[in-house]
Amino acid sequence: MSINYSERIPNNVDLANDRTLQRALEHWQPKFLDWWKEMGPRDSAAADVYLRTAIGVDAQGWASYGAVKMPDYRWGIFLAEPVADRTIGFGDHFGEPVWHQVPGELRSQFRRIIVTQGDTEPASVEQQQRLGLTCPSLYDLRNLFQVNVEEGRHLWAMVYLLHAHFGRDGREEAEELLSRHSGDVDKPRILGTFNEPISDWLSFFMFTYFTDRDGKFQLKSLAESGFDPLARTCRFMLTEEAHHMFVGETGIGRVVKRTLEVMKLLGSDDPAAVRAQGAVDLQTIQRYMNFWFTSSLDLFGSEVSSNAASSFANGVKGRPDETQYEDHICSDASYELETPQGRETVSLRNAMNEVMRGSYIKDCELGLKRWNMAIQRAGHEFKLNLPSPRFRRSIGAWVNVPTDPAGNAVPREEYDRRMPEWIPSESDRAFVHSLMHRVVEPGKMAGWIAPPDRGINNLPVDYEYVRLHS
Ligand code: BYC
Repeated sequence: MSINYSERIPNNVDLANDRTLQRALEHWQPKFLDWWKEMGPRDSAAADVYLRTAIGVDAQGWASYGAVKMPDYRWGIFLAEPVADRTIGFGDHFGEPVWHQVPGELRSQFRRIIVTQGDTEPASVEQQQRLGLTCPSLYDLRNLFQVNVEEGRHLWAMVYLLHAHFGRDGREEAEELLSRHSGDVDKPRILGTFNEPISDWLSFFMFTYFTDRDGKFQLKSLAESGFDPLARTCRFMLTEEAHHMFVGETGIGRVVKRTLEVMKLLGSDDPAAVRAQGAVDLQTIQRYMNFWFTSSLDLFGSEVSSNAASSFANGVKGRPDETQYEDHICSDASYELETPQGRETVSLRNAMNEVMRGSYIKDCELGLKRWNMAIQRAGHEFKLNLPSPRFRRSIGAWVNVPTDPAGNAVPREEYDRRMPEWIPSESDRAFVHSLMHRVVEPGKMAGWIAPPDRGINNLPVDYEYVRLHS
């Protein structure tokens, strides 16, 4: 099923044959473009950016690269190919044929989840709005813009579902997705992390490593959904998401690499000396990690959740890679979890958020292993660690339980006093900000980050990935 680019809204859902839906989406399109102009990447409209655009939804369909001005990017509606005779893979409807329309009784449950997913996409573009002004290289600037246009497309993905399957309510929700804004006091984004400012590139790399990885897990669980259009949309979104996590993983890796180079030059691991040479000390990297990891853990919801149980039971949202499990019904199974009151056994369905959080944590650890290997190879004892999931939680059982990053209970006074040792302090942020200067000469890198191992799509690292003045 190829993508039709001859229409105003590129799509592979045969939009031309549903005039009402087409008109409704064409009505929303200029509002999206106005939002992009106002809330999208700053001072970027005239730049030619070497972007990847989807031309098909299969593995080969991806590779269309070329210089595009971002406001001309062809945002559209792309669903992965349907799987013939697909059946629901979990919950009370296990084995029944998937739904092509939303079952009436599940309408509000699906709407809530689609709106929450949709809300994160424009939120992240808003959070990253000003980063282009301090990019460490043209290579990084291009990657930022690629991430931004794809988050814009992910918004389109959810807006299509809202318009196509939720009638007037859906159209209203689609408008609301453009009217809430990240960090807005009166109309903030729905989930906590998406209201945190991302005002420096270290935060951007942490966000794309930790928060986009939540995206991966949430999209994988929605790709299992019994509502087939949602499942197919999320399957295609996952192919785009992979690049965002690549940006995070290689970004943090390159910051660590540069820090190690500076430590070698200095013959010292003294954080103050590293900073004086314009690199980020490993301790500060750890504090940024503590901040974004703990915030992202909250995105999985409470450990014990009746919402999660009901989503699973009803076929709304499964577990990522559901086929890896033997029991897809989980009505009699139980799960043991740690709460501040001790170990508790709960119904597995109620613990689905915790099951997902556990898989997510394991996935996060892979990058740390690689970075720690680089640190060890350079002859240093320092080790980056993921903090305990009990630490600094704002959602779930561990809210208001003061612990240190290792998860040990500490008195409230100590918790408050020592927080600036554990997450970035004002002065850490001021230091990191002081490094953020725009570098836009092809091939040049800011001094706090190592160059990437290779360029995009087999091009050299010093390719002019963004032509700013054309
Ligand atoms: N902040 O039973 P609970 C991505 C709310 S990232 C604020 O504990 P539930 C991306 C919750 O909404 C992936 N509120 O949890 C990444 C509920 O409120 P209501 C985004 C929160 O419902 C980077 C109440 O607390 N996708 O794609 O089982 C760049 C009780 O909820 C938070 C999704 O999240 C929080 N952190 O699960 C761009 C998938 N956590 O309804 C994009 C869709 C919970 O009582 N969302 N609450 O008012 C969901 O599946 C679920 O809504 C959640 C929460 C997993 C988020």
